[in-house]
Amino acid sequence: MTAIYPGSFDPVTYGHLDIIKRASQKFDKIIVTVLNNPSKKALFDVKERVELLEIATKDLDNVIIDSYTGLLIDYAKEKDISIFIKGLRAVSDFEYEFQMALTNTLLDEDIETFFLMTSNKYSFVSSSVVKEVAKFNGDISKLVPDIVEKAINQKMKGE
Ligand code: COD
Repeated sequence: MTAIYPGSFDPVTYGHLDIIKRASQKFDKIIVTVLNNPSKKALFDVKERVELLEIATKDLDNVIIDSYTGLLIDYAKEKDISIFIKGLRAVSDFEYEFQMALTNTLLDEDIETFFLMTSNKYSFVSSSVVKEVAKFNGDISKLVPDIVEKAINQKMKGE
């Protein structure tokens, strides 16, 4: 079975990678899809986010990276896939994800959302926290892979 793991991934963190690795051990194939939300200001453009994900997941043979602009269920229909993977960190995640899962199932009743609980050591990691720490020159090496750390530092320096 193939599942879609959607997200903003701006940028990919060790929290995302933990979910991707664990999901890839339970499903035949995982498509990690960068959802482009044109109204949300992102640090990395979609192409950059896809490239960082490709490098960070290069050792996982059954993981592929893609991107999409639009409704997730339309993407799922295009791919003929009915399973979404989501990660849960805290109660705040639950409320948001619960609403999205129910909306997606209302829009297409075949859709099922599978939730993976965060691993303890990544429960506080988010792309926003990473960007906030990097902005003030904090050490993000425990939160993101080297390649992402370099890319963020370059962005912050305006390169
Ligand atoms: N541990 C575990 N899980 C984590 C961690 C962590 N440390 N960090 C993030 N996650 C999970 C998040 O809970 C989420 O499930 C996923 O990883 C991606 O996270 P982000 O932050 O990169 O992405 P989001 O949450 O901004 O992505 C939201 C979507 C793009 C998936 C969502 O907005 C969406 O589906 N948009 C498409 C539009 C649509 O179809 N709308 C209708 C549905 S209501």
